[in-house]
Amino acid sequence: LSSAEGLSEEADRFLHECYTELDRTAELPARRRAVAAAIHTSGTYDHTFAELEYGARVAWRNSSRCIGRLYWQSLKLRDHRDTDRPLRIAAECVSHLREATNGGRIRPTITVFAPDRPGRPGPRIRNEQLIRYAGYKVEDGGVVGDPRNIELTDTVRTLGWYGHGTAFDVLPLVIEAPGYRPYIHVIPQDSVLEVPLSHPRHPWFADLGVRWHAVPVISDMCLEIGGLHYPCAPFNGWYMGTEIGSRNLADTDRYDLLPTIAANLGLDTTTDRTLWRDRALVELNVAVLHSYEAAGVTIADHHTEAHRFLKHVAKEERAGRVCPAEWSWIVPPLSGSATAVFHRYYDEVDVRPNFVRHEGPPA
Ligand code: HEM
Ligand code: NRG
Repeated sequence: LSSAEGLSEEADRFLHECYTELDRTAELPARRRAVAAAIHTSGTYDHTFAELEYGARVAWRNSSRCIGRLYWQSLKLRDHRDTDRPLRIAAECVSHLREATNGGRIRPTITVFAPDRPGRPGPRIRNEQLIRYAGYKVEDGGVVGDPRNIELTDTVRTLGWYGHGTAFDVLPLVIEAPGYRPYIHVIPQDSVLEVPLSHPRHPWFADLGVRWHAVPVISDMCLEIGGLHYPCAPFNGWYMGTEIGSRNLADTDRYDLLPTIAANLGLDTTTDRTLWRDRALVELNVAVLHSYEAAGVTIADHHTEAHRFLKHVAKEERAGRVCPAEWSWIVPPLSGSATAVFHRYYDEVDVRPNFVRHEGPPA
C-alpha cells in the first residue's frame, strides 16, 4: 500500500464512522469524494471543524488507559491548526491553561495545532505536560524537586533557563517546530493554579510545604484521526486524587513522601508488617482530596471515578460499541479491590481515533 492509499483507507473509515454517529449520512458520499480528490492531488486532506471535534472526542473515548471517559462528549475543542510558529503555540498553550483552569472549575479542553504534512512535520512540545516541576540532582546523590523531570530540567538549563531551586519550580515550555530552533517559553505564574496541601486533622501536614498543580495537561501525545497526525494537541481533564497522592508524591522515584508522613504520624517504620506505608498513603490521599476541595479545584476520588467509569462502559455497550480498557491502568493505585472497577475484565482493543506515542524523534 502506498502512503496515499493507506491514508485514503483510514480517512474513509473515519468519515463513515463520523457521519454515521453524527447522523449526517446524507453528506457522506460528497465528502468522501472531496477527501479522495484532495489526497490524490496533495497527498493529504483537511478535517472540517465538526470532524476534528468529533475525532478528538472519540480519541478520548478510545483511550483505553483513561478511567475518566464518562464525559467524553463534553470535550471543548480549541482549533489552532493554522498555528505552527513556536511563540504563538506557546501563547496558545498559556491561554489553554487559563481557559481550562477556569478559576478551579476545570473544563476538559484540547488545543489542536498544525498536523504533520507530507515533507513537513507539525510542531511538538517537549514537555510531557504543560505544567511540570523541575528536578535537580544535588551533591549527596539526592534530588530536589521531581526526579521524573531531571532530563527536561537539564535540557532547559542548557538552553539558558534557570530556576529558583525549590522542590516546585514550574519548568518552561520547550517548543520544537521545523525551521526553528527549540523555543523556550516561561509560563506566567498567574496562569498556573496550584494547591498547597493540608490535612483536615493533622496541622503539621501544611508545614511540609507540599503542593501540586490544579490541572494535568498532557502535551506529548499525538492525536491520530482518519490517518492524519496532530503531534501537538495538548489536552486536559481534572485529576483523580490517587494520581497525586499515590504516585506523584509517594513513588520512591518521585517525591517519596511516605517515610516523612509516617514519621509525623508516629508510626512504627521498623517493619513492613505495621503497614506504615499503607496508612501513610491513606492520609496523604485524604490531604490531597481535602486540599483541592478547600481550594475550590475540581478533583475526583477513585471510588466516584470508578463508578462513573462503569456507567460509561454500560452506556457504550447500549450504544453497540465495545469500550477499550486496560485493567492495570484503570484500577486505581490505592485500595484497588475496594473500587468497583477491580472485579471484572475489559476489552483490550486498540482503535482509532486515539492518542498515540510519537512515531519518531522531532524533525
Ligand atoms: C489516563 C483520569 C480526562 C485521555 C488517565 C489516567 C487517569 C485519568 C487516572 C491514568 C493516568 C496514570 O496512571 O498516569 C482522567 C480524569 C479525567 C480525564 C479523572 C477527567 C475529566 C481525560 C481527557 C483526555 C484523557 C479529557 C483526552 C482528551 C487520557 C489518556 C490517558 C489517560 C490518553 C493515557 C495516558 C498515558 O498513556 O500516559 N486519565 N482523565 N483523559 N487519559 Fe484521562
Ligand atoms: N498521572 C499524570 C496525569 C495523567 C493523565 N491524568 C488525567 N488526565 N487526569 C499526573 O500528572 O499525575 N486528564 O486529562 O485529566
